[in-house]
Amino acid sequence: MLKLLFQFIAKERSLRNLQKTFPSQFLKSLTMSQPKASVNRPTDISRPVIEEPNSRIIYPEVRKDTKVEEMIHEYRVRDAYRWLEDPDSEETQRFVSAQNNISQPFLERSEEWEGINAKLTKLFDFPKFGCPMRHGDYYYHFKNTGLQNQSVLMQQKTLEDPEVVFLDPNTLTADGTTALSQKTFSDDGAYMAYGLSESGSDWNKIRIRKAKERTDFPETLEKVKFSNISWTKDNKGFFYGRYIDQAGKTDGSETKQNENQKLYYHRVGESQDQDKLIVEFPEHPLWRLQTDVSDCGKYLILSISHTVRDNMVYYADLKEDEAITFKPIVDKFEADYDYITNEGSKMYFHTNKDAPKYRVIVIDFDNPAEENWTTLIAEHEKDVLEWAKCVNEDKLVVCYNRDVKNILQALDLHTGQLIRQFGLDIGSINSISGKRKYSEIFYGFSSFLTPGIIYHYDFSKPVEKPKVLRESTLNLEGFNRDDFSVEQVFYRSSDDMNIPMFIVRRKKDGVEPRPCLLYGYGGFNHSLMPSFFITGLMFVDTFDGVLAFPNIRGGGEYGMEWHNGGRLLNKQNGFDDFQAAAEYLTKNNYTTKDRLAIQGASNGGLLVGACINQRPDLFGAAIAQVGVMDMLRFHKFTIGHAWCSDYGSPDDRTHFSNLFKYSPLHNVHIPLNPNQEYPSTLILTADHDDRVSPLHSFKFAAALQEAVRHSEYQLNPILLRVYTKAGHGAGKPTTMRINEATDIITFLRKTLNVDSVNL
Ligand code: X98
Repeated sequence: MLKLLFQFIAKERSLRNLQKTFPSQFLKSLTMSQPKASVNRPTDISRPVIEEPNSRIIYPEVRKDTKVEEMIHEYRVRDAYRWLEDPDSEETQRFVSAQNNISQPFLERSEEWEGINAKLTKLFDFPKFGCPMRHGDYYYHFKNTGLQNQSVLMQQKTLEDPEVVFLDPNTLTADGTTALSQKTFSDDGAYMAYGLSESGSDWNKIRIRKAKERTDFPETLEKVKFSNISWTKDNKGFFYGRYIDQAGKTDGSETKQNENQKLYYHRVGESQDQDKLIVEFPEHPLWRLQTDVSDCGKYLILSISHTVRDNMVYYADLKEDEAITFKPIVDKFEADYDYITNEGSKMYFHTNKDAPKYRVIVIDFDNPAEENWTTLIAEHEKDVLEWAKCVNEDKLVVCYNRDVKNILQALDLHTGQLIRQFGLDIGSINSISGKRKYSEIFYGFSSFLTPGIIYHYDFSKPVEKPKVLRESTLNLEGFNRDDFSVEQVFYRSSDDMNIPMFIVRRKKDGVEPRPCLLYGYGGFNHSLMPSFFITGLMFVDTFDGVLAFPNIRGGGEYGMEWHNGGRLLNKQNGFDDFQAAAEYLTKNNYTTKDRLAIQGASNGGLLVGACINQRPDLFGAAIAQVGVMDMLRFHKFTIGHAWCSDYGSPDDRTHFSNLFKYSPLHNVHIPLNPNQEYPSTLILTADHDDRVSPLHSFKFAAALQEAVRHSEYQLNPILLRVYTKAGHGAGKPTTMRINEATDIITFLRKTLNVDSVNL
C-alpha cells in the first residue's frame, strides 16, 4: 500500500486541480448523492464493529434522505443527512451510538490506550496557577494541584498569608462537569458574581458570593449567555445580558438560534424576576450586548455586536433614580472599539478604526464627533497592539504581537511615552491582572516548553524588577525541556507571502524525517501564539516527533490585513497556507506524507475538513475537533450567524458560491485512485457543544464514510467519536482532557507511520 502511494505521490496534484479533470456534473453528484450500491440497503446503524482481516472498517449504514433537496441561488443542493440536525431524535441517537461503537473499540479499547493515558496523566500532573487578583480586602488566584478536574479559586489576605478555598467547582458535580465560566467582583470586593456552566455549554447560571463569609446569596440568574457582568460602583448590583425569550431546552444540547438578548440590571439579594430591563432591540434580534461601567462610575458604555468583529458604542449617564437612556457614539459596524478607561468625559478606546494593527484613541463624550477623536498610541508599523489596560492611576500596560511573540510594556496614560519594557522569552502573555487604583500587576507567561510563569511587578517600586511569583514545572520523569528546541521559520505561500511557523522538536542532528503534527486555526482575527500544548508535547516526546504551528492567514498575527487575507472570499488562502506548510515540512525533510498528521479545532476543524478534501495526498492522518463542516447552514444554529463576518452569509449569492467550493460536507469525494485516499481521519465532537453544534461533525462523518465505503483505494479509517457531557472545550474537566488527548495520540500511534515510541 505504501509503495503504491509513493508511486502516486510523484503525480501529486491538488484535488482542486484534479476536480478540473472531472465534468462538474459528476462532481456534484459525488458530493451530494451516494454510490448506487448502498441505496437499498436496510438501515442498520446499531450493529457491532467488524474489522475485516485487512483492517478495513465496515461503517454503519446511515439513511440517506434523497428527498431533501433545495434550490439555493442557482444551485441544486441535496442534504441527505439533514435528519442528523435533530439531536433529540432516536435515529440521531442511534447514529451516535453506532459511531461510538466503532471509534471506542479502535481507541479506548486498544492495547495502546492505557500506556498513553498513563503517560499523559503524568504530563498533566503538575501544579498550575492563575494570576492573583486584588479585590477589596483579599487576593484571589486559581490553583490546580495537578489533576483536579476544575481549578479552585483561592483567597488570601496578603500574598504571604495562608490561602483558603473560596470556590471549588469540583464540589458541585462528582464528574467535574460544572465549571466556573466567569467571575466579576464588585468594586469594593465585597461580592463576586460568578457564572457556572454545565457540561461545557455556553449557557451560564449566575450566582453571587460574599467575600468575607464565603457564602452565596439565594438567587440564581438563568438563561445567561454571551454576557459579561459589570457592577455599578455603588456595589449594589450589576448589568448582564440574557436570552429571556429562548423557549425549549437551554442545556447546550439544543441547536436553536440565539436571538433577542436583552440587557438587565440585577440587584444583589433579589430574585431574577425583579431584574430591571435596561435595553432591548427587538428589531435587531441578532444583536449581542456587552457593557462597561466607566472607571469613574458615571457612565454605562454599551457595546453592540452582530458578528464577532466590529461593534457599535452607545453610552448612558448613570444617575440614581433616573431612567437609563443611551446615546450613540459609534453607530456603524465598521471597526472594533474596546473601552480601556476614562478621565472625566475623555474615554480611552483600543480600536482598529483606520488602524489595521490597532491604536489607542481618546473620545470626548461631551464632544464625540469623529473628527475630534485624538490618538494616544499610534498604530505601529509592524507590531499589532493586542490590548491595553490601565493600572496605577496613570499607566497603560500594553501587549504587542511582534512576529507571533508577545511584547509587554508600560506607557504613560497621558503622553503615551514608554515607561518600562517587561522582558519576555519567546512566548505569550496568557493573563494579566491589575487595576487603576492599585500599583501592582500580575501577568502570566507560557510557551511551548514553559507551562506557566506568574510574574509580579509593583509600580510603586520602580527600581525593582518583575519577580517570579509562581512557576509551574513538569513532573514527568526523564523529561528535560533543554532536550527540545523551538525555532521559527518563514515559508512561502502559493501566492508568495511569508508565513511564520513555529517548529518544536528534540535537539538531535541527522534523524529526519520524523512524525509531524501540524496544528492550525486561521480565522476570526485570532492569533495562534506559542503556548503550552500538552498533546503536542506528548507527540514530540513519545514519537520523537515534530510539532509545527503555522500562522496562516485569517488569524490576527499581523493585524487586520492578515485577517482579511484569509476571510470571506479569501478564506481559501488560509487553506492554501496550511497545505503549503505541509509541503514545506515534507520538502525540507522534517517529515514524510505518511508521517504527517494535521489537527485543528472549531474553525481549525473546518480547516482540517477542507484540507483533507482538497489535498488528501498531503497527509497521513487528520484530527478535526468540534469543526464547522456544513458551510451552507452554519448560520442557522445557536451563535453561527455571528460568524458571517469570517465566512460570509450563505444567504448571499456570491458568498454562497464561495462557501460551496470549500464546505467540507459538500466537497467529499469518492477516492478513485490512491492519491485520493483520505488520510486516517478522527472527527471529534461533543453532545453539549452549543458553539459549533455536533450536527456538523455528524453530517460530515456520515458523508465521508458513505463516500469511502466501497472504494478499493480507501484503507485508512474514518472515525467519529462523540463525547458526552462535554462542549466546545472551555471548562472541560481534566479527566476528559486527558482522555481526549489519549484518544488523539492513540489514533496517531495506530495510523501514522511511527517507528520510535517512548512511553
Ligand atoms: C464566538 O462565536 C464567540 C461567541 N461569544 C460572543 C460573545 N461573548 C461570548 C462569551 C463567551 C463565549 C462566547 C462568546 O460572541 C459576545 C457577546 C456580546 C458581544 C460580543 C460578543 N467566537 C467564534 C467561535 O467560537 C470565534 C471567536 C469567538 N467560532 C466557532 C467561530 C467558528 C467556530
